[in-house]
Amino acid sequence: MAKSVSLDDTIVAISTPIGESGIGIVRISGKDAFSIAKEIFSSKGHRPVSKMRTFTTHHGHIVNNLNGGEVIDEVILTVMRAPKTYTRENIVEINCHSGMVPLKKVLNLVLSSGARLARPGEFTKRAYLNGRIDLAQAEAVLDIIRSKTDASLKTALAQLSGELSKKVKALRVEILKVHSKIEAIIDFSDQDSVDESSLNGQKLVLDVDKIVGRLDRIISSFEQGQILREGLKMVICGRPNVGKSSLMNAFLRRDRVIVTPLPGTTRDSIEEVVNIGGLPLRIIDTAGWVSAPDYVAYHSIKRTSSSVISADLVLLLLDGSQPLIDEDKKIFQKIRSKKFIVVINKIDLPLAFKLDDIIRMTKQKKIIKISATKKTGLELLEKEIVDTVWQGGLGVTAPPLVSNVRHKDILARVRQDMARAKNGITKKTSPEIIAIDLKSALDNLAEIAGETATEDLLENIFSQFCIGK
Ligand SMILES: Nc1nc2c(ncn2[C@@H]2O[C@H](COP(=O)(O)OP(=O)(O)OP(=O)(O)O)[C@@H](O)[C@H]2O)c(=O)[nH]1
Ligand SMILES: [Mg+2]
Repeated sequence: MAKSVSLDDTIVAISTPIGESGIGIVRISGKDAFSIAKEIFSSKGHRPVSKMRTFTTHHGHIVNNLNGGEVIDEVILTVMRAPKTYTRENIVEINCHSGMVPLKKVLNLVLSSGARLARPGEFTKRAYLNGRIDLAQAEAVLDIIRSKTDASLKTALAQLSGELSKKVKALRVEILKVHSKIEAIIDFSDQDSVDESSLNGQKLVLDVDKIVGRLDRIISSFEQGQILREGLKMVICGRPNVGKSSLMNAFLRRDRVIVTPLPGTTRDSIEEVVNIGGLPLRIIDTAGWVSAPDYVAYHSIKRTSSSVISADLVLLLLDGSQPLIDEDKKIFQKIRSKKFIVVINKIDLPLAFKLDDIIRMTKQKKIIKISATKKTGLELLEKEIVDTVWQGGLGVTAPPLVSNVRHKDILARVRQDMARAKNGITKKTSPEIIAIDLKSALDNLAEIAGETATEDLLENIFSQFCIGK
């Protein structure tokens, strides 16, 4: 653990967003938190802050004794006594009236009373440095703040409660077992009488395989994590005028994109994020695909193509009121290698083709019928999208264990170490070399919890937090 950061200072920050709102919180943490609060807080009972019971709140005023006792704000003060606090240090939180002036004045007063302005994420960093949470849990705090949907919040909460850390610990125990067996062989081989067969290769390979299997499962959950964190990319695709922009607006429940009766209205790919069934979806409305494009359309279609290439899911939109034409088939050819859902729009009008034609073309039995303008069938479509994501070809089964690139990279390195160790065992390499690979796996694994984190890594992680967290 990085020990170079001084925990002697008492830190302070405004922990709520600045602006007009009901209350704003100034948070102080550190060994002088109580004595600083005592200097600036005046209440009816005049009880010193250091004598207040932990987790109690007190009404009073913030006063500037350096300036003749000027009253700065009427506040509620909360006292939290170490070690059972967010940072494991003494904490005082002052609930002020929000707004730039009172908050800044209280902050400045705390600063002139001996605290220092907290750096971004420094409260959470202290929780980590003081051993209350490990690094993976600290990173989960960041994910919770940033989570856009229920699903990503669930993943982050699981990580904060230590789900990932538990799995990592279990892996560590398994790797340690293999490591100690190899070490024993090394120790024995110092004695002349040991025969090489004491390296029970088969059993060790099985042990290592089990570990690699576990690693694979955790690593593969990363892609799902990515979907939850960054949003699944869903592209609405179809020929001009089928109602792509109308559907986009229906998803967004507002008139975001221009809709006209003229084909070729949308000329660019337009992206918005929506929450569908708890999933963050990046929906992309595209320019309609035409086979004989003009100059502008040529570029629009290039955009559409690249949107489709990077899509996780494509909605193939067809106009139910118009006969199927070659263009629809050409578009289908372009998206068929993707995970797609076939959607017929404008079902408020008479259907101009047979459903069987579509089934034959797309080899898809399930076809969703909607009217983007009349808002019918949209719930079914949303359900189909969610089902496709959770059970379908996208391989997402449950909220993932790993949703963070740093963790995934570390686990991938551990997997490489284990693969090398296995190779060593099967090829009967010298046990010393196998032990080095296993040691490297253990060291790498320790980085997830931050047991071996460098100051640079910590800086990198905590600088992403806001000040006051
Ligand atoms: N009757 C009916 N008309 C619809 C429906 N959805 C869209 N439209 C109409 O179809 C026309 C084209 O809709 P858009 O949403 O602009 O179609 P688009 O696919 O985005 O078209 P481009 O951007 O030109 O490719 C508009 O006049 C819409 O009002 C529907 O469900 N029923
Ligand atoms: Mg459009």
